[in-house]
Amino acid sequence: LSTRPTRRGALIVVEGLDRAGKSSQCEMLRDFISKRGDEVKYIRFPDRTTAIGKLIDSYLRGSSHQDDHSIHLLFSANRWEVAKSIEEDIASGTTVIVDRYSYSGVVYSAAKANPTLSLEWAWQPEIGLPRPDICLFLSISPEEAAKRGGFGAERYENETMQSRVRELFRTIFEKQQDVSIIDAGKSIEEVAQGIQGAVSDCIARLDATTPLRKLE
Ligand code: 2DT
Ligand code: MG
Repeated sequence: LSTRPTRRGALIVVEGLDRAGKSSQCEMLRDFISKRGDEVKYIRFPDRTTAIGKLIDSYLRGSSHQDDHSIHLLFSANRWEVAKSIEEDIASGTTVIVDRYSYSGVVYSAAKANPTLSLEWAWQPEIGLPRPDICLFLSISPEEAAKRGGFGAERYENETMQSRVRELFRTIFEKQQDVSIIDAGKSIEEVAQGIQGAVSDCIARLDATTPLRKLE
């Protein structure tokens, strides 16, 4: 009997502005990984189902007010409350696809231009969370986003926020390693193929001895 250690799963994050097609692409990626024969889970942040997630949901819908710093820390806490289960899944060989992560966390908060809420401040509570093996940034122009339909009714779904968020994503992803920028203005199939290529390369590089790292 072979005692080959279980190959760990990969932690894959998908980021992007609203209407970049994140959720559809995450679903397609889940099916792709599952067809390769790997165990896979698809989760998203904010996870609106937990107690903290319900506070976030109410804030996003405009039903409640929160101080900018306070809501930022709740978004981060919403990741910390599942960090351990992500690590356990990865260790047992399950690949985890995450729709939005710490990058959305810092960018949306910093986009509020609150003088005491810088990108640097916003990053601190993310330090120590599981670090993605790859982050796919679905990049879409304002023109293409507009073609895909108007803004929704939630907080942040307006032109001012979206253009600041776009700029800040650019700023942080310039410095970040392991980021694949995907042109999400192409057809759904072309985008899916680009993602699958980047993810296959990433998974091929992982072996049982490559530990899951932490954000720093
Ligand atoms: P969805 O539309 O994807 O449900 O996101 N956001 C998200 C933050 O401000 N901080 C975070 O940490 C995360 C994960 C982005 C709802 C909005 O929440 C924003 C859009
Ligand atoms: Mg949204």
